[in-house]
Amino acid sequence: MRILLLCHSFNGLSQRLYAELARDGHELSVELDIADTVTEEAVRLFAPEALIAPFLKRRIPESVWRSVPCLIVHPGVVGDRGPTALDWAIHDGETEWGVTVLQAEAEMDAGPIWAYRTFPMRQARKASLYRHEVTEAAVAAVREALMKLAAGEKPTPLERHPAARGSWRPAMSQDWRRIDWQRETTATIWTKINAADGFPGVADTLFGVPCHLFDAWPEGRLTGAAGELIARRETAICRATVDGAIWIGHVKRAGGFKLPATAAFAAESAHLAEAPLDSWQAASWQTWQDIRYEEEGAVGYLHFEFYNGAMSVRQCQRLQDAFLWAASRPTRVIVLMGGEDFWSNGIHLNVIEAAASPADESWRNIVAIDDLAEAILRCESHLTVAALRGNAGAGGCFLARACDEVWVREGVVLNPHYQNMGNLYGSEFWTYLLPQRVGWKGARAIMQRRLPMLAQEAVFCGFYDKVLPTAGFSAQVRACAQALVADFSARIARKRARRARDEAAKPLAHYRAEELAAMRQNFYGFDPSYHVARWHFVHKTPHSWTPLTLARHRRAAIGRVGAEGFFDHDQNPPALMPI
Ligand code: THG
Repeated sequence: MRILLLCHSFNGLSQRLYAELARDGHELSVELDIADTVTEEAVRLFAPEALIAPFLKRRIPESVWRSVPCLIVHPGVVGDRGPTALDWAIHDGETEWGVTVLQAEAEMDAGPIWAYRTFPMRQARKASLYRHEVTEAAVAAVREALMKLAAGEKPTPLERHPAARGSWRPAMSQDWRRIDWQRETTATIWTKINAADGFPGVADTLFGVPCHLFDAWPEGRLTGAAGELIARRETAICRATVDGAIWIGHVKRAGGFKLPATAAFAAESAHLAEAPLDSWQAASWQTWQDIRYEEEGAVGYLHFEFYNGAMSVRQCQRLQDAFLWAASRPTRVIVLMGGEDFWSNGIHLNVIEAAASPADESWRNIVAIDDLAEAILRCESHLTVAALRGNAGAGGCFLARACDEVWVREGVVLNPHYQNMGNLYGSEFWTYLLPQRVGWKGARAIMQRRLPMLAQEAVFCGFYDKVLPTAGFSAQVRACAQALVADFSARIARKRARRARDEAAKPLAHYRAEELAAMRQNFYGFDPSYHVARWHFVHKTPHSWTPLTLARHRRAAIGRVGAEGFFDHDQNPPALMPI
């Protein structure tokens, strides 16, 4: 089918649906929701058989929903309606929630039902539920809806739907979200912040300054007078509650953008007592620990829970320290687990934006992430694995590839390219790591295509090594890691030989110098594209056009980058990878 995706932004769910439906053989194009006239124009140009709205905040105009079936992906059970469905579900402590695909009509979310799925709720932040449970349910429900649509079936009116149980809920206001620090328990506060994470956050004050809170972690040991700020640790601030304490990881000050709490309140939080953890080993009590090491037999697992997968200079340096420490252990294999929602998305654009000199901070950040990638690449004592439970993008995709093996959860969406961020050239040794796997033509195609890639596609083209199922992912990672231990001697010998061969052909230092020379141009050169793109990204400015990589219906010639030669492992690489 010809399917137009209409979305507020091309978020994780939209990307996953795009990639899955393309893989099913549908012909897809995307339009961002900019204005009714633009949407009408997109429908005229593309003439879709169906429009899907995976993440849409505004009304679809009548001229559109009358002319083409418009499927709304609603993150709620059948009958639930309104703009903050998941927020309410978390707030109300629902034990089971769902996703409904309904047909758009005049009344918001009240159209007939095409398909739905349910899932058990998990104690997690809204964005995490959205990225895992909601996304999986949405893919299944959208597939069912399209099958029914193609078969000429009709959707079921809500009033007659057997599974209907929800109702209309208005947007959840800050009155509902407000925290009473003198009365509410850690569990209640945690739930409130979870229900508002990553948007809009909970309106509150820190150090007497109005701000929105995100990224909460219960604390099991520290205590203090309810409401008092009692400690800091790296990027987080700890605040006492009536029955304990809770860490606040991220904060948005009025008029600003989301930042690590200790960065948003740098001067104020400097006076708080440091509450450091004395090792990388996983703490035995509930607390905030962004980097966490666990060991099982000859395998070390390094978890790094960095909000939104963004890695600042200090986070890169600390992760490198933790990695080198892990490599000093009497183990055989190190598995880099990343975080629950993201493995890594590369350098920390928000922290860069907040720096006195964003150009200098960009440079420091790329150097720090390259140092980390190089430490992984040069590790000859251990076999290394990147295990991607969550999505990865830009530098994060290549940082993972610095490991000997990359295993990726089915359903993970990858964006192994840089140019969407103002034509960044990219670093993290991608000019070494990518062509080696997919050939020079393949590397160029991936870089220029700038589209999300599914786990299966990354493995099919040879970029990554193994897809693991979503159910039992952790157990599978452990089993595969133990299998590597069994094969350690042969593999480590091959790894060392290969590194020596590659180093003789072209030293890592050369790849790094070439990439950094190009990045220097991106940061300090005459073309400000990167700084402009970063500003828009960090400030979440509304889109004013849809990039042509997405809006195929707006391209003069569709399919400029064809599949031809995509998987050729051609020889004779150019001196500097042209993109
Ligand atoms: N029909 C049509 N367009 C739609 C939907 C539909 N667009 C997307 C929408 N469903 C997704 N669901 C909602 C439900 C309610 C609101 C937004 C998206 C909503 N929004 C504003 C608010 O936040 O308070 C109110 C603005 C408005 O009414 O436009 O209430 O089923 N055609």
